[in-house]
Amino acid sequence: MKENIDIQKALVVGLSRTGVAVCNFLVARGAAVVVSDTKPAAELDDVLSKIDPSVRVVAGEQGPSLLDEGFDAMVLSPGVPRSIPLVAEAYRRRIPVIAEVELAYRHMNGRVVAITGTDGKSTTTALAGHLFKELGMDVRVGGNIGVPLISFAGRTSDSTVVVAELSSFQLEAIERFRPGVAVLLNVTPDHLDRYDGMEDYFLAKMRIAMNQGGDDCFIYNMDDPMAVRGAGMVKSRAMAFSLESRRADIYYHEGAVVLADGGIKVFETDRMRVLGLHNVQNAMAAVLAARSIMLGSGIVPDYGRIGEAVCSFGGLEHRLEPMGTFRGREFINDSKATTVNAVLTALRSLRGSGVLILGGRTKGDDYSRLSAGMNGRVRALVLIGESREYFAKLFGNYGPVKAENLDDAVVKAMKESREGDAILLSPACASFDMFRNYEDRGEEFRKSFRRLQSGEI
Ligand code: UMA
Repeated sequence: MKENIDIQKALVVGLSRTGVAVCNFLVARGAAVVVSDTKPAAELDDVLSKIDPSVRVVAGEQGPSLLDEGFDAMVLSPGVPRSIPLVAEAYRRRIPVIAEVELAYRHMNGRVVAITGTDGKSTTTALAGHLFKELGMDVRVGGNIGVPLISFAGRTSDSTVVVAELSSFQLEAIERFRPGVAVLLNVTPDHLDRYDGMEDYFLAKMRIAMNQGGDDCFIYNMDDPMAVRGAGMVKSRAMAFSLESRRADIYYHEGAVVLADGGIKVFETDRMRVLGLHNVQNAMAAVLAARSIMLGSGIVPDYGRIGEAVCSFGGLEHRLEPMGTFRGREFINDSKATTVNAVLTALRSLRGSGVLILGGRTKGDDYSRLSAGMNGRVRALVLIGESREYFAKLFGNYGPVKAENLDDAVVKAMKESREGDAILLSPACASFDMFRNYEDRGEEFRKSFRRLQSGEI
C-alpha cells in the first residue's frame, strides 16, 4: 500500500512548469508553501499568475538561510540538482527532500508504465499513451514529456494507466516509486555535465527498476548493450525487444513486428505513419508495455487493434517534424534532438542531403561522433548558440556559418542549400542558452520559417 506524503509547510525549489503544479497541489491540500527560484522576479512574471496567491515567492537568491524559518519538506523540480548548497543544507538539517515524481506517485492510483532511456523516450511515451487511448483505457501521459506528474494527483482511479516519461534527473531522487512496467530503451552518452561518467548516468537510469518485484515487468532493448546489462540487474520479469534477434519477446522480421509468444504478427512496419527503424523499436517497446498492463488486468490483448493503433500514431511535435517546403527546401523541426544519437538518427532519416542547424548548450557528449552521420549527408552547417565557436573548430572542414538567432539561421541555411535539400534543425544541445526549453526553440524555428515564407526575412 502506498503512503501519502503529508506536508504542512513546504519549500518548493524551482518555479517553472513543475514548481507551479507542485505549489498548487500542496496549497489544495492545505499546506503553507514558499517557493524559491534563482531567477529574478521579473523573469517569473509568466508563472506568478499561475500559482495560488497564498504561495510566498522568493526570487533571485537561493542561499541555505532560506531554511531558517523551518519547513517539514523540500520539494525539488527535476532541473534542480541535488548538489546545490540549499539542498545539502536540507539534508544536514534532516529536512526530507522529495522529488516531484515521488510526491506524485504517492498520490496517484492505478498502474504506472515508466519509460526511460537516452533517446526515443518521449516518442515511446506518446505512442504507448496513444495505444492505451485507442484501446479504450483511461490513460494519463506525463513526466519529462512536458506535463508534471503531480498534475495527475487526485485525478486517477484504480483503472487509470499513467504513462510516465522519466529522465535520469527525475529518477535520481525517487524513493519508493515502483512502476508495474518499466521500460529502458537505450543508454548512450548524455548529461555528462551532471554525472560522474557513463556508469553514474546508467545507474541513475536503472533506478527506474530499483523498487520493482517479481510481479513487475522490465522491458528492455536487446540491441543496446547497456540495456542488456540493466536487464541482468533487475528483480522483475525482463522482456526484450529487438530489431536484430529473434530470441527477443518481440522482434522485427521481414518488414513486420512479431510477438514471439504464438508467433503473432502485430503489424507491418510500412504501415506506420512515423518513419525509421528507431520508431519500430519504440513501437515494439510500447506494444510490450500495453500487453503487460492488459494481461496484468486480466484483459486478453487484441493484437489486431494494437497493431492498428501503432500504425495510426502520427508522431510528436519538434521530433523530426516536417514543417513544409520553401523554394524546394524541406524544413524539418527536430528541436527535441538534444543528444548526438538523436541527431545521428535524424541524419539517417534524411532522403538526400541537407543543411544542419546545430548548437546550443553542450552537455558533455563526444560531439565528434556526429562526423560519421554528417559525412555525405550534410552539405553545410549553420551554428547557433553559445557553442558556435566550439562547433566551428570541431567541424571546420564544413566551413560552418555562424548565426545570431533562428531568423538569421534560416536565411543563412537558404543561402547554403540547393533545391531538393532538407533544412534540419537538430541541435544536439540543450536550448537553455537561448530559449526557455526545446519546445520554445522549435516554436521559434516554426515562426522563422513562416517569416521566411511570407518574405518578412
Ligand atoms: N532552478 C533553481 N535552482 C537551481 C536550478 C534551477 O531555482 O539550482 C530553477 C530555474 O531557474 C527554473 C526552474 O528551476 O525556473 C526549472 O525547473 P525545471 O528545469 O525542473 O523545469 P520544468 O519546466 O519544471 O521542467 C521539468 C523538466 N526539466 C528538466 O528536467 C530540465 C522537463 O523536462 C519536464 O518536461 C517538466 O519538468 C515536466 O515534468 C525537460 C528537459 O529538458 C523537457 N528534460 C531533460 C531532457 O529531456 O534531456 C532531462
